[in-house]
Amino acid sequence: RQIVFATNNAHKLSEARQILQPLGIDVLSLADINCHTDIPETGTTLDENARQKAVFIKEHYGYDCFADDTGLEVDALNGAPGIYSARYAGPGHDSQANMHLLLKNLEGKQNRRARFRTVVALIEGSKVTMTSGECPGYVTTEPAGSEGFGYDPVFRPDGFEITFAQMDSSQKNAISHRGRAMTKLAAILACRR
Ligand code: ITT
Repeated sequence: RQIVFATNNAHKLSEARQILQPLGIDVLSLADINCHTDIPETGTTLDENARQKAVFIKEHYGYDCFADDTGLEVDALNGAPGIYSARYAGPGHDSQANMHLLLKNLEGKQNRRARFRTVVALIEGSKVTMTSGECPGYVTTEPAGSEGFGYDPVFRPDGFEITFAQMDSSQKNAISHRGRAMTKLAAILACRR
């Protein structure tokens, strides 16, 4: 079956495809449905934002779809950047700036405990189904690795001595927040056939 992934993030798309395509789920991008707009994201939780993005695409383009909202929650920063992960350093700043601001705000802090959390909203017809995935770990003191995207160079998942950016995408997918959420999504979609 085919399903649209309501994201403008090409890295998210390729991670999702790596899990879903081998299971026979064809993941279409927004470009594939000729959508080139920014999707509004004004919620106060990952749940709200994921739902809002999926509903927007369903309402404006008519496609069944799913959306992913992801945040990095850092204990010593009371859960920041959280839902603001994409715009932590302010509008117009890229993910390099976000990552460096995070390292700066954690300078000298002993507690570097953090977790990535992904919430996925699936919309089929008028029915919304939510699923999620988490990956606990630590924020490192300096970036390492060149794979992945976003905060990957400074996030070391529990049980590993390397960052997400030092893993290949299949290794990251096997343990990551998004990998876990997409695996659950695949199980839900498999039940529909
Ligand atoms: P869409 O809303 O279009 O899906 P986005 O990049 O704006 O794309 P989010 O609103 O979920 O996505 O923002 C989350 C930000 O957190 C994202 O921009 C990345 O910088 C970062 N991020 C998300 N997933 C990540 C991952 O697996 N590894 C590292 N950083 C990640």
